[in-house]
Amino acid sequence: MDFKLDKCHELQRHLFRSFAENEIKPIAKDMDENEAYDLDLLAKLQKYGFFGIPFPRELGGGGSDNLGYALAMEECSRVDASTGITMSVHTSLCCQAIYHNGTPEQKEKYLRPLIDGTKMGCFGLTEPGAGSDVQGAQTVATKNEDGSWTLNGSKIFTTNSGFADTCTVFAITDRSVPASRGLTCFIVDLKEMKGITISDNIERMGIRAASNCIVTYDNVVVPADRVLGKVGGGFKIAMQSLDSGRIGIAAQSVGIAQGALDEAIKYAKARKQFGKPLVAFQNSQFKLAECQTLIEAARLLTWKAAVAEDNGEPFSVLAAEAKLFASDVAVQVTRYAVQLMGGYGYCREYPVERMYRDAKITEIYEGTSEVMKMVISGSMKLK
Ligand code: COS
Repeated sequence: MDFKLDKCHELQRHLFRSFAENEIKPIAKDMDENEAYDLDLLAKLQKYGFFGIPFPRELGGGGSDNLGYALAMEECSRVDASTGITMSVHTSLCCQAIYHNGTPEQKEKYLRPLIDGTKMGCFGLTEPGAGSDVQGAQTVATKNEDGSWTLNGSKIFTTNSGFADTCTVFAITDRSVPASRGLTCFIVDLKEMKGITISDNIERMGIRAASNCIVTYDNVVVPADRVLGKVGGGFKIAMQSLDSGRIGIAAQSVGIAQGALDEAIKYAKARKQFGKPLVAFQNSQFKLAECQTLIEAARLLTWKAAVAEDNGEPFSVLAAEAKLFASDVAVQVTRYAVQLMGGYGYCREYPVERMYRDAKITEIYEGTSEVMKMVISGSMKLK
């Protein structure tokens, strides 16, 4: 057992950090204020391969693995959580689903442009009336005589949908069986297919730079060759994609927490009260020590889940444990960073204010903390 990164992953981490520091950090505050992702930054992320990290080079990917991807998620989210979720939804929820379930033709046609940085992906699962309860989905796809499908329904909180090209959309294709066997995944062209309406960005508390809209499908005709995996196999594709995605969100949480801790330490060294810097008070030292320990524990859980996925081992429960713990750490550490910095921490001028708002969503999206507990307790043979 070796808890250290090898040289190759250390190098990747270094490259991700310098990109994040030089290209993302300087504009993170403005993107949050504007509630819009900077499209020049998006183009740079595409150009430098941030959207294909864990996929094979033969398909246009970066040739790294899920551990390398977790490092990128941590380093980008350390300065801007909106970049983290943009990468996560594209990579885990859209690309991983096609990579693991697509035919060779689908991979060539739809996956290659997504991972070589030509196109952006998103994931249409959550609906206004079906969040944690995926089987409550109401979006339907009806088969036509020529084998194509007609898609009707509405998906909410579709990250990246404001600029994405390709979406993995889940719809009920058979109401006579439970949705776990009656849901099908389709590869949809958001910009090309007729009948798709994309709302304005939904106003949110945090990750405000990320694109997040309601996508409505009104009699959208989807060709037969756009079915991903088997007809009726959509629930499992959604669950597997989310299992993988949760490792990314755990890494994002670690990044947010680390970013807030770094900012808190910098401030506590410079800020004097009662005649000495804040770091000279034992109360600050002990709280900062607790934060560092929590972050390191969250990071190790995240790496453990990523390595299990890379080794082809079961990782669903590990991913849930990592996300449950790391998202709680992100909320705790950012809350403390604001508290340590007092009135300044509460001001928009300092990034911890944004980080505190951003942290909360990690306990909600890609599976709430309660859903993580369902997954973990379900594996414990308690009944
Ligand atoms: N991987 C593969 N298969 C899975 C799976 C997984 N991680 N989890 C469940 N399944 C399978 C089960 O084995 C079962 O298969 P069979 O019908 O062949 O027995 C089937 O799927 C149904 O499983 P289950 O009964 O556990 O499904 P539930 O409807 O009770 O849902 C939860 C379980 C709540 C865990 C699931 O719906 C979930 O993860 N919800 C959260 C969704 C989410 O994260 N949304 C955020 C989206 S971000 S936009």
